[in-house]
Amino acid sequence: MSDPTRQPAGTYWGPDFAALEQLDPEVARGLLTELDRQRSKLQLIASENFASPAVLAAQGSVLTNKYAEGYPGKRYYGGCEEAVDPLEQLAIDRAKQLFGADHANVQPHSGASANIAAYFATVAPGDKVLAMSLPHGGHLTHGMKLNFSGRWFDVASYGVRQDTEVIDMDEVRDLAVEHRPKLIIAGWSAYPRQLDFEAFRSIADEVGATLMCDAAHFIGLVAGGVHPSPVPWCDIVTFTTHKTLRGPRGAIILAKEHLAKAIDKAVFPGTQGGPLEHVIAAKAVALKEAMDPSFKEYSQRILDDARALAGGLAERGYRVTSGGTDTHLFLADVTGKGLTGAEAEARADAAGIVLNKNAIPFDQNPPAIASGIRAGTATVATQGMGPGELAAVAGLIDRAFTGSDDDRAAVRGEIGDLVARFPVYPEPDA
Ligand code: DSN
Repeated sequence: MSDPTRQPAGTYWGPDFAALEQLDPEVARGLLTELDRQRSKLQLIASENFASPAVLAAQGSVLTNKYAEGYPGKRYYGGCEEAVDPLEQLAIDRAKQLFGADHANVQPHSGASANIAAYFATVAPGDKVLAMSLPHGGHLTHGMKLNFSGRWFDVASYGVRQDTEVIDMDEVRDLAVEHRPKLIIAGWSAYPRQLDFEAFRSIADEVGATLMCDAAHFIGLVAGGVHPSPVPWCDIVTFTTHKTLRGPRGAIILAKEHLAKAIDKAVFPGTQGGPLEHVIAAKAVALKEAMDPSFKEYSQRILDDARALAGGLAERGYRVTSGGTDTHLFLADVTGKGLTGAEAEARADAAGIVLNKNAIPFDQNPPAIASGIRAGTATVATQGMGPGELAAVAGLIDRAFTGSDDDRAAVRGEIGDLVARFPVYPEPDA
């Protein structure tokens, strides 16, 4: 077998797919299968996106070989000065500049890791926390009872009102006054409306709590200027870098100056070891992309697309929770069509449309069945689809949900035509 580190002279020492195919055809086949799946179906999972070739190149680089526990200028390994330190500092500086933050830590491996570090920096086991309940749109790490957050902290949950399906800030205040949490978390994974960060700040101040925002889903919209920023109002803002921000899988924590040291210590050595410097370089690339004026147009297209898709489903008799969306995602109740969320997800997939079943507020079905679906448009907006296409997609989704197997086969063909007009990762000669 040839030397696996060899590439032809003059080429970049990065991903070499031919080498992978030669060494491990099984894995190579799996990657091609996934590439084909991403290209050939319509991707509407609200937490996903298509990272650019530049992001993929940074992530697939030789930086994966380097250990770098510590922070730029203060590492526990030699060999960091030439490249790793300047690249991590670049990511930090770009994150601070893009979001107007005092401090940025770019090392968290994931959104859950970022949230673990935020808890580690601000509360101790047994402390009271107030966060959004999972069945109403919160995240696992916001106090779900099987998650570390629910096991280790005394979590009180706020939700949405049954009549409006919108968070009631008076209820949040009442709960904060009753429970006196040390930490309040504003943020969600499945909620279609913008949060009132100023009101959260005022409640946190009233009860003496630290205010954290989990902005994982909507941070790209903040970068693009089409969603209010939590940064001026919150002590800590955590977010993943691979959703609307369209970077590599991973996360970043922003913090006010008074929590900067605590956050850094909480990430390393508190809850993580060696940072993934190849991913951090890719985060730097994504942040640069998000600074480009084109990202504003992209973010606006995400919103326009989400409204067109949600509106198109509403016109066809689906109840869109809270009556619409101000973000990249929405939830639609499918029970009015005689379906569960699980059935709707499976029917959509059979028609080449990938979305997920999701609990809707006050759901009568268990989470694995659910009464709704969640769909988001960060992916299709990356492909360049606009509201016209998404209005038509609403009709295809309805046919997939309510039609016969033959209808779903026909929709599969129409989806094929649509994604061919807006190719993702196109063939070089396409
Ligand atoms: N599980 C992710 C989502 O799909 O929303 C959030 O981490």
